[in-house]
Amino acid sequence: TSDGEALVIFVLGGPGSGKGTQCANLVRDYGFKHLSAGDLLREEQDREGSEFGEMIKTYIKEGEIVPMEVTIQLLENAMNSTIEENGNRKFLIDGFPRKMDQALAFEEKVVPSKFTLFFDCPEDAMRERLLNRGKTSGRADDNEESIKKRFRTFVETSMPVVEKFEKESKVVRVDATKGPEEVYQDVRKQFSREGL
Ligand code: UP5
Ligand code: MG
Repeated sequence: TSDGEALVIFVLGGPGSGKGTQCANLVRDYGFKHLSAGDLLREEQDREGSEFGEMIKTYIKEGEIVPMEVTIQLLENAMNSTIEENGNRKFLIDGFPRKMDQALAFEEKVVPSKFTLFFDCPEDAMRERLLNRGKTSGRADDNEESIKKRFRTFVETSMPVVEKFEKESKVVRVDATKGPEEVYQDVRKQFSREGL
């Protein structure tokens, strides 16, 4: 595919750790294209005529990981159209890969990541942020019950992916407990260490 020479940074961290918030800062200052796997899945869920709409809806509500074929295809399509539209090949892939099979398939069939930016945040803080956002977000998974399931999936299914990348020395860890501005200062420091 034409995305073979893309620069890909995975952005991981628990639900509500601030991935989307920090990606917006990085887009503004570093010229990345931000692709949130969750946003792409929600768009596909709402797309008229999508054969996956109902399935995606159920997985998201239950905090489970949608089968990787669907998500990888959405990501590849989005990468290819970005490259075609404006030649930008620098991608922040947010909220992906969150299961081992996705990680292996993407790095083998699409492109290996440069590193994973990981936001470290305790559950109490994440829960508070999500419940707060839930007052206005309209997201079907910003409620106590779904949040609990999302946390469990994160620990059981997604953390092993982070640990695998850690063994490959491909994780850049940022403490995400402080305010958004302070967290972003740390992100910038880490990016500069990585030569970005
Ligand atoms: N906020 C942000 N930073 C803050 C800070 N430092 N201090 C205080 N408040 C802060 O932030 C969340 C909220 O906290 C916001 O209100 C923000 O203002 C505030 P946000 O930046 O949105 O956090 P983020 O980590 O992006 O949280 P999000 O809820 O998007 O994370 P999830 O990982 O749960 O959601 P995602 O959209 O990635 O996935 C949703 C679902 O899609 C998954 O559960 C899964 O079912 C499915 N999915 C797949 O199946 N496969 C995939 O590959 C990806 C997703
Ligand atoms: Mg997000």
